[in-house]
Amino acid sequence: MEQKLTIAIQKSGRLHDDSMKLLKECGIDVSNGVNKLKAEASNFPIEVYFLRDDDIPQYVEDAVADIGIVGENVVYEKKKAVEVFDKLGFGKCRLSIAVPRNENYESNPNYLQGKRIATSYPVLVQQYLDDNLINAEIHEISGSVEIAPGIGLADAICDLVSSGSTLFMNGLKEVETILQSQAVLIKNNLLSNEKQALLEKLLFRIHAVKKAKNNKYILLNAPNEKLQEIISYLPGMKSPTVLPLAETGWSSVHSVLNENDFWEIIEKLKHAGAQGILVIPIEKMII
Ligand code: PRT
Ligand code: ZN
Repeated sequence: MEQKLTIAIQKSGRLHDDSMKLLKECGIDVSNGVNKLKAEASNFPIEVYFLRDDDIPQYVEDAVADIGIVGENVVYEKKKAVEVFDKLGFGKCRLSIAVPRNENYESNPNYLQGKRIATSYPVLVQQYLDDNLINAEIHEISGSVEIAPGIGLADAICDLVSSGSTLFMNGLKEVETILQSQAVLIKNNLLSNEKQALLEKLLFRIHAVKKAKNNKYILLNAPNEKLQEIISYLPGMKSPTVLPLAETGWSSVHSVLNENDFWEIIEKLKHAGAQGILVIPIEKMII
């Protein structure tokens, strides 16, 4: 029987849509599983399990699922024996300590000495306190952590933050970040060779998708006398493509630019006389 790779993703919640989108961009067709426990892909030997994010590390440790997509915050809190092997670039947030806005914190974690901290991340918070030689009382609560100081349950909280508006609306300020987190791929430690080979195939696709997201295709028109200078700014995959335009003395230049130095290079190109610059998203990039 043909082996299938099994992947656990969040059933519903903040990581569900991006996880499904990633599979789709990898050319894997899975019917959406909001009301299902599992679904099979029609065109890749993979089966998707839809689970609560908190349970995913355990399922992967136990090899019920071979791999999983989950936030680093969950992986490190659960301390399961799984391997984190790829960062996926979505679900970004930070696990931070926050205190009431009017407190005088003075950028010193010693403020927390002897205080009560409410959190859903007792393991990570305890680790942070130990690293900073702080004795504090951890109150583990499973949701609405941000209301704990307001109702007198805690002096501080430690929770996930993305825009910061939840803290703001609850009269709190962020004072320490203890973990930067994003969605990652985790895998079971003992995959069979056959499953490992399927995983390599999936990873090849994931990397092509991720690379494409960080790069843009660029087309521009350049006066021939400026070609050398313009080309010197453009890396390209090997080197830029140069084609003559119908109008003599002009060429069309095609290349690929990385998102990081994108604007800086565009400025140089314009300055060097490039015209009609078009920038186009890339769907997949295979090098
Ligand atoms: O049902 P299930 O257990 O699967 O889901 P869940 O409710 O436990 O998790 P969910 O869907 O809320 O989050 C899944 C994952 O998304 C988390 O484990 C993080 O890795 C990631 N993530 C990214 C976030 C946030 N950003 C985030 N902002 N998870 C939670 N939040 C919450 C935070 O707890 C706080 O309540 O959003 C609020 C803060 O947001 P801002 O924008 O106001 O700062
Ligand atoms: Zn959860």
